[in-house]
Formats: sequence, structure tokens, C-alpha cells
Amino acid sequence: MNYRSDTKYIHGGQQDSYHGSLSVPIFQTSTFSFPSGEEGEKRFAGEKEGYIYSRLSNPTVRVLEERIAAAEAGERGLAFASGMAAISAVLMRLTKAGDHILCTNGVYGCTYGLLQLLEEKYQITSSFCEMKTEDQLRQMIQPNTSCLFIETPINPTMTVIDLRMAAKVAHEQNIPVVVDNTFSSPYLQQPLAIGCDIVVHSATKYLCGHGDVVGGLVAGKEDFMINLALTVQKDVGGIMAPFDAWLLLRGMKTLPVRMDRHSKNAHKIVEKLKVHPAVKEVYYPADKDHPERAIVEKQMSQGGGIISFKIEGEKTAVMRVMNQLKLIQIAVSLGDAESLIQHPATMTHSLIPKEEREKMGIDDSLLRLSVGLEDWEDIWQDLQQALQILDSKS
Ligand code: LCS
Repeated sequence: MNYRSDTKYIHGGQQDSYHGSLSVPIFQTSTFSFPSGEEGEKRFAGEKEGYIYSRLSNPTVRVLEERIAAAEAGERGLAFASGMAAISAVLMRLTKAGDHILCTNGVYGCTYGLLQLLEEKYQITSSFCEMKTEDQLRQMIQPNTSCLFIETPINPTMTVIDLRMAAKVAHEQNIPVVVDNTFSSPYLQQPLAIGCDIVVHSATKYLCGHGDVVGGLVAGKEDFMINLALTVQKDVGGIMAPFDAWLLLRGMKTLPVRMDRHSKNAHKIVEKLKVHPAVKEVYYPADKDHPERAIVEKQMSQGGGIISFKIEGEKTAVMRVMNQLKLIQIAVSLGDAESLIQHPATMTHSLIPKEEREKMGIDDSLLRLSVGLEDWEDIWQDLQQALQILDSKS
């Protein structure tokens, strides 16, 4: 059945009745016995369906993989041990030594680290492009460009890339477009439905929603995903454990209601931050003053729960504000029920050289807030009392 959007998060991928168990059972097993040697041979040869070994596939994990495929309008999904395991698997599948990756001008710090590693080990170079116009993109595509890697909104600057435009230009030269959709989740943005080829997620964030799993998910077209499953996923082996898949299946059921609330809360906080005297700039995709507002309207249904903002003052001021918070936790990660704040320059993006980081728009006065599901008034009250510390000299 072709379910509507929200239903997919609850029922997507569930095919077996499992004796009527409402919740998908946790198949906590490493291996699966075959009824006969011939059956084992056929499963290995791909002539008969059936489970073999949990690194290759596991029934609990499989439901999650089907569910992300349904949510992302992909033909198939795959689960990995972390967002970084998912990203590295996809890039390993798409590139060979000597290739080039064209990336957005800004990515999560460890994605940047991975790109550096690929260059050091395999001479796979990467360059960072603002991707604001078709011409900019065309100019930076090289004969050896093997993929476009796009984060949108970009962590933590909240810059938004026009995915339709990027896919159009990349496809002129048969280059696949990979989108890290972590910040939006499929509920707010579906890159595959608007022409991109592969979606990756840190499922640790909104898809999980409860801060208790580290995981990664990929969705895309059948051919690519089967290749990914039979090569990098199987042989590098960065797979997701059944219990983590079960927690993610549980978390994903409430993604639509959580994202509505995250977005609603974030809107309220943005309105307040924008008029606060200690706040210099606020970056939020659904804000009417966001520079890529027109693109946001075309490809995102709401703004989501992440706000970045710059305060008056430098690192010491930022640290004083963070240390003053009571409800909002100082922590990396995002997308949880709890509001979390972090300082990209010294935390998530600290490994990027300062000069590079500043080119990406990350300076010492920037804070990133993951607005949680608490009452927005409580979140604001906490922020407001913390920002007040800037009025005092001590
Ligand atoms: N992609 C994005 C956009 C991310 O923000 C992260 C993690 C990853 C991929 C990697 O996912 P992981 O392996 O952690 O599941 N971002 C983090 C952050 O901003 N704070 O802590 C982790």
C-alpha cells in the first residue's frame, strides 16, 4: 500500500506479522541456521532469499532499512553503525583513487576530517564550493569529479543549497549527488524526490530523537544500494546492531510530531533572539530574513529545530553564556528532546583549521542551539538569564 507521509514513519517496512507482535522483535542473533546444506548454498549464491549472518542482514535492521527508504522516497535503505560510517561507505563506493569530490562550503567537522583522510590515503581530492549558482558549480566540477556532497542546511551555519539546481548541473555530466539530510530529516526535506541520488543521515539526531543511539542511514536507488550492501557494507562491516535498529524504529514513529514541535519552538526562540541586544546575528532557515529564504520555501516544509547565532563578544563571552545555562545542556549532537547548545569553533568544527573555518562562516562568537521539546518559554527563560551575564563585567 502507498501510505501517506506520516503513516510511513509508523508502518513503513513492516512486512512480517511476527506472531502479531505490535513492536518489531529484536533479532539479537549473529547468525541464522539453514535447514539444509543445499539451502545454505542457495542463500549464499543469491538463488534463495533468507538470512545468513547479521553483518549481511538482520530482520530487525531490515525493517528499519525499509522504513528509511519509504520515508525518503528511495527504492532501498541501508543502516550503518554511525552517520560517519554511512558517509564513508557511500564515498568509498562512489570514488576511486585520484577522483575529486565537490563539497558544500561547510560540512560537519568529521566529514571534513574524512575528506582529508581520503586525500592523504588515496589522493581523492575535494574542493569546497558555495553552490549558489549554476555557473559556480559548473566552474568547479572537474573531469575527475565523482560526486557532489551536499549538506543542507549546513552544520552549523544553516546555509541552504538549492538541491534541484545542484542536481540539474551535476546530472548534465552524469555526476551523482549525495545529500546529508541530517538537519532536516525526511519529514522536512526529501532530496530524492527532487532529483538527488543518495541521501545519508546521522540517525543519531532527529531520526532517533532521544539521544540514546549512534547510527547512520542511507537511502537511494536499487542498483546503487545493492552494490553498497554487497561490497562496502558487507566487507567493511560498519553495520548497525539490532537493538539500535529497534530503538530507531521506535524513535522514528514520532518523527513528524517531534519535528512539528521542534520547528514551532525554534520559531519562537528565533523571534526572541533577533531582538535581543546581545545577539548580533541569527541563522535559521525559516526566518524571513534568511538569505536563501526562497530556496527554503521551495524545498523545506518547515525550518527544523537548529538555530545558530552570534553574540556580541568573543570566546570568553560565549563560554560565560554557556556556563550560565541551567536547563539547556552544553553538549554536541542535536535533535534530541533536550535542548542542547555547543560552540562549533572549539567543539564540532574545532579540527578544521581556523582560516578554513572562518571561510565557512564559523567564528568564535557563533553558538549552535538544538531546540528541544521543552516548553519554549522555559528554553527562552534560560537563554535570557544566561545572556544577561554579558551585562555584568565579572
Ligand atoms: N552529518 C551531520 C550533518 C552531522 O551533524 C553529523 C554529526 C554526522 C553527519 C555524523 O554522524 P554520527 O557519526 O555522529 O552519527 N554531528 C554532530 C554534531 O553536530 N555534534 O555531534 C555530532
